[in-house]
Amino acid sequence: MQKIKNPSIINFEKKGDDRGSLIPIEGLNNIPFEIKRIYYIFDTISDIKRGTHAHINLEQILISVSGSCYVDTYDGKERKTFILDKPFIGLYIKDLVWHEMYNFTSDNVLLVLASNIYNEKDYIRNYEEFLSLAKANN
Ligand code: T46
Repeated sequence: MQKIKNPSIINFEKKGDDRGSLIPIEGLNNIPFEIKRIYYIFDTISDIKRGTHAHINLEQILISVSGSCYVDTYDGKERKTFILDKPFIGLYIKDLVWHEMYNFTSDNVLLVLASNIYNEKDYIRNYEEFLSLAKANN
């Protein structure tokens, strides 16, 4: 598939019929990586922030399969706000993008598809460190 901007929204094709809707997601088919890990975030408190970090080498897609949340991103040059409020859109986030999730509705289930298994060493949690790495990358 063609190169996707980091970060950006992917629209998934809905397989709808008179019984309801279904969205298939296949690694290297309608997303740009093989899925090595899936996790989901739920029971979130509306006025807290999650995330507040960047990754060194990880591709992820965030999908609100229920409810909604907001995601602020910063790649060292451009700040963006995404509203994830539909199960057929996914937010693609790759390396060196600071991201923060907030405004969770009580019914939000945020599904995340990731290109690698969990590795705490892949996290950049210090904002100053992120800024210098992002600056060197841009
Ligand atoms: C990200 C955003 C979108 C694991 O043990 N395995 C896992 O695969 C993950 C993702 C987390 N954990 C543990 C680590 C912490 O003890 O679960 C706890 C909560 O994780 P964290 O505070 O990192 O959660 P968020 O919501 O701040 O961030 C998560 C992902 O960690 C992160 O990679 O990009 O969602």
